[in-house]
Amino acid sequence: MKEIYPKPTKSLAIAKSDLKKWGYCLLEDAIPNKLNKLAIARLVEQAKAEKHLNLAYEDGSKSKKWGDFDINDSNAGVNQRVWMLPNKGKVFLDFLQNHNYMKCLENIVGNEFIVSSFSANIAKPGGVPMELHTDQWWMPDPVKREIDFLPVGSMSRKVFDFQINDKILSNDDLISRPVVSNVLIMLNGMSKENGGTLIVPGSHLFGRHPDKELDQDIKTISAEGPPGCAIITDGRLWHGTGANISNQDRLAILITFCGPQFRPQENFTIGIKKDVFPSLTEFQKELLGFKVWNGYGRTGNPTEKFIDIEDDLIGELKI
Ligand SMILES: O=C(O)CCC(=O)C(=O)O
Repeated sequence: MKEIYPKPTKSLAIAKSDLKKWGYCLLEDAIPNKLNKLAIARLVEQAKAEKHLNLAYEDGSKSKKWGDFDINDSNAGVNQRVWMLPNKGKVFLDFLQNHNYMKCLENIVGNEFIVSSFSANIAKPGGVPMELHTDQWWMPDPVKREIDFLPVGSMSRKVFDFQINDKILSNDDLISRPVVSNVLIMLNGMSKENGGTLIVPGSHLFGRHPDKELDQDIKTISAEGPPGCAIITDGRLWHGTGANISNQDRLAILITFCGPQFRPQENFTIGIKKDVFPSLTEFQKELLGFKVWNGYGRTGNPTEKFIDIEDDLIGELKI
């Protein structure tokens, strides 16, 4: 029987049910149309300037795939990433409001969450497909009592639990919960031709991460949708950028959210520029990690609610 995978929808109820069943949904009008248009203009301008000034970070080529952080050359790719968007225009901060996409997050990451990274991925003609991955490879898997587990600090992008100890794979009853949700907003629409994100529907329940050797023949679908449509994922979903075989750039914003107890990919608390910080709303400060969570993330007194980049910290004292 042919499976019916998620289609773009404006219904939050359908989106939430797709997210549960397939590990992703395609939510139309995830942000207001006007914001989408303004973001395209600002992103194109910023990306062009970063490239011109030799500041661009590029991946998605055969010689430089995502995750090849040991290759010094930032320009060895085809696709262009634009990082730390909160610093790169008010229009991007305006994504961090209670837009439609936010309403799907609570089912995955709960009532409180923070932004792990906020970037753009411009998939350009000629880019190669990104390797399939989950966005929570660092999440320790549940283990059976008698198993020698991989200590958490020994994990890396190349070594996770199941690879060193395949007994964990046979632990079918227990899988890790989602602790991340990625929101990929298709600024100018996504199709199979322009590198629509490759997805393995239902893989959020496989209970492991994809493996290059084991999963070479796995079937993927390409996410497709109109401008302003978002792919909202369960962090365990197997996915990656597709190859853009069209003649136009594919513009996508990626906002990755995680539980407040995890380390974000981008360190907004020291990375937010001093002139941007005063414009943040309380909600944006919370999302960017400035809110103290149960005493975690503080800079001093554990009862403080928010930290500030200008906090006057107690240093060495004597009386
Ligand atoms: O750009 C895409 O389609 C997906 C990107 C992605 O999976 C990632 O950056 O982790």
